[in-house]
Amino acid sequence: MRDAFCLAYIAILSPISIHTAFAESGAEAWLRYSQVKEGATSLPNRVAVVGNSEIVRTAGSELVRALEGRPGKRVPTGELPNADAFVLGTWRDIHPLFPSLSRSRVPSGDGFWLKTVPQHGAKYWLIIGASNRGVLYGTFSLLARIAQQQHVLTLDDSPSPSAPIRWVSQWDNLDGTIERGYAGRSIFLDNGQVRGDLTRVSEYARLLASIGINGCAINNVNADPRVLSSEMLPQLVRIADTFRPWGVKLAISVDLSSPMAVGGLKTFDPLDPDVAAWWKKAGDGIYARIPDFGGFVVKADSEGRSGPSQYGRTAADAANVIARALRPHHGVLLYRAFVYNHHLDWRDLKADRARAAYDYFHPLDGNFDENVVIQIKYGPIDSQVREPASPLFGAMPNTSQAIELQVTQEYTGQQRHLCFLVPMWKEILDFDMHANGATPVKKIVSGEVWHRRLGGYNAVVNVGLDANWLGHPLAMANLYGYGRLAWNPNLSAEEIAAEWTRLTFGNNPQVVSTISKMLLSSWHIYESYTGPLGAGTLTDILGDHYGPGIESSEHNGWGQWHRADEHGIGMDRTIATGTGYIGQYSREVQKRYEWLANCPDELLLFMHHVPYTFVLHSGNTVIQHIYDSHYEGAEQAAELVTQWKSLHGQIDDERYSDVLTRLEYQAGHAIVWRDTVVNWFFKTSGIMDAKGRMGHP
Ligand code: GCV
Repeated sequence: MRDAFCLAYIAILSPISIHTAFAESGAEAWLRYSQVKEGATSLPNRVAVVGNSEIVRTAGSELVRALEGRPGKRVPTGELPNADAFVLGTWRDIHPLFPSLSRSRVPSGDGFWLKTVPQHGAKYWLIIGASNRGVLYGTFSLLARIAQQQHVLTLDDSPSPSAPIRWVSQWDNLDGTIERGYAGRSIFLDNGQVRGDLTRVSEYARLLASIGINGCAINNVNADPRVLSSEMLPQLVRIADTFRPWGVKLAISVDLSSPMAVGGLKTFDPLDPDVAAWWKKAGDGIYARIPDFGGFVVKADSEGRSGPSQYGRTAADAANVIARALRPHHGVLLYRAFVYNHHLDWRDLKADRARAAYDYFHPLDGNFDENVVIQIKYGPIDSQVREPASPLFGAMPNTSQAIELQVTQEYTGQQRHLCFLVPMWKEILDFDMHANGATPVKKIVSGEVWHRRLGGYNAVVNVGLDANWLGHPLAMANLYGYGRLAWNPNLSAEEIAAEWTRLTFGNNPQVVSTISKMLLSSWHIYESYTGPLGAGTLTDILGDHYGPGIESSEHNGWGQWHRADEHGIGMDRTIATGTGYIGQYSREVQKRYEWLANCPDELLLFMHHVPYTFVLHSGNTVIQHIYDSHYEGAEQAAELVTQWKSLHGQIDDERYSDVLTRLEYQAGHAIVWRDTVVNWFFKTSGIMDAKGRMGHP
C-alpha cells in the first residue's frame, strides 16, 4: 500500500437540513450551492479524497459543502468505498486505484480529467488532476455543471487552461484605500498593515480558485516600497497562508527604488552589484517564509514612478535584476509595458502616446530573462471603451507576454453603469496580429505562437469590502468572465454570459435569457453614449475618470487626445501623414487601418482625423453618427431598466432592487452624457442634427 492511500479519507455526506432565511447580499457570487443540491439527487453521497495535499482536501471539503453534507469520518484506508462515490486526487494517487485508466487523458499543468468509471459493482465520479490545483479546478467545474443542470451521470472530459499565468491584481494601498476601486476599502490592508481578520481574503481566494485563477498581486502597482520592509513580511505570510489552500499564489507589486527607499542603499541603479545583492536578499527572505510565492509586478518609468531611465538603463536591465532574485525559487516577474511620457507636447501632431509601449519595448525583445513576462494593456492607451489591440503583442517573439485587462470599470462606468466587458476582451483576444501566420492575441499570450514557456493573463479587479465584492451585482459577470477566458479564450461571450447568469441567478429560462441579453448588449450601449468611433475618451480624464469631460483630454500632456475642433475629429495615426502608429503593426494589419476605405468604423477616429461630414461605411456622416449613437445609446440604457423590470418576482428582492436602482441611475446618467456630448459637438461643428432632436429629448 502506498503512502498516499494511507492518507485517504472518506466523507460520508449526511445532509444538513437547517435552512435559515437570510438576506441576499450577493456575497456568494456564482457559488450558489442550493442549485447544486437540487441537481445532485442522483449523485453519490460519498466523497473519497485521496492523498495528503491541502489543496485536494480543500476540493473535498468544497464538494461536501456544495452537496450540503457534513464531513464524515476519516477512514485511513487504501480501499475504495464499495458504493458509488466521488473520488478526488492527483493522477499519481488515483492511478493505483484505477490501473486501467490511461495517463494520456490527464492534461499536464493545472488541467483535470472528469471521468465516470464503473468498478466492482459501484460507480465512481473521478476528479483527477496532474497537479493538486487541477483537482480543485476539476471539482469546481463539476459543481458548476451540476448547478447548470448539465448532464453529469457519465463524464469523460479533460480540459486544461490556455496559459500558465492566470493572475489578478488589486490596486490596494497600505492604508486600505484602493486606487480605481469602486466597492469599498481593501479586504487585505488597513492602516498600513495587513488586516487582522482575513476571512474575506479566504472567500476571495475561493472565488478565484473556482474560475481557475492561480495568482493574486495584492497591492497597488503604484507600490509603496514599505511592502518590502521586514515588518511587512510576517504579515504577507498570513495572506499567503490564507491563499494556499485555494491554490492561489501570493504576489506583490514592488517599486524599483526599494533598494534605496527601504534598503538604505545610495542607489537603485539596476546594474549596481549592491542593488542586485539587495534584490537577491529580498527574494531569498520572502521565499524562506513563503515557498510558493508567485513573484513581483513592476510599474516603472510610468506616471511619475521611479524607473531605470533615471540611470540611463533599460527596462530589460531593471526587469532582469529583479527576475534573477526570483528565478532560483521559480518566481516570475511581470514587468508592465505601461511606460509613457505624460508630458507630451499636445501641439506636436506627431507626438502619440499610443506609440509608447512599442517604442520602448520592441527594441528590447530578446533581452529579457526567461522568467520575465511583459504585461501589456490590451490597447495602446489605457483601458478605454474602444481601442485596437496593442501592436506590442505582435512585436516581441522572443519575450513572454501577459495581457492586462481591467475588471474594475475605471473608464467604463465604475460599476455604476452596466458594462459587460467580455465581448470587448474577446475582440482583442481574437484579433489576428498576423505576426507569423495566423497569430491571434490569445495564442501569443498563451505562449503558443512563439513557444514560450510562460505567458498569460493579469486583470485588475479591485474587489472591496462591499458584501457583493464589486458594488454592482451584475459587475461580477466581468470577474467570472475574465477567469473563464483566461482558462479558455475560445469560449464565446454568449456562453460565458449564460453560464454566469445560471450560476448567479438560477436556471429559470426567462431570467437566463433576459440577463444574458442585457449583459451582451451593455458594452455597445455604454460605448454609444460615451465614446463614438474609437475617438478616444470623452470622459473626464483629469478628475475621477467618470462622466463626460470632453475638453479634459485636450491641451495637456497626457496624450489621450481626440483632437476634435470646429473642422473635424480624430487622431491621425497613419504612416502617410500621421504619427506613424499604424506602422507598428504587421503589413496585413496596416492595410486594415491605414486606408480609410478599409478602416472599420468603430476605430476610424482612433486611426484618422476626418471632417465631420466624412461618410462612414454605414452611410452616415461622422457627425450624424455621433448624434444618433448618443440618442440611441441613451434609449437603450432606458430599455435595460424595462428588461430588468420584466424579472420582478423571478429573482430575490434584494438583488432585484439593487440592480434596478443602479440601472435607473445609469439611464439618467446616459441622458447627461448624451446631452453633454451632443451639445458640445453641435457647438463645435455648427452642424445640426438631421433628425432635429437637439433640445427635444
Ligand atoms: C495604478 C491608469 C489609472 C491609474 C493606474 C494606471 C496604471 O492611468 O488611472 O490609476 O495606476 O492606469 O495602470 O498604472
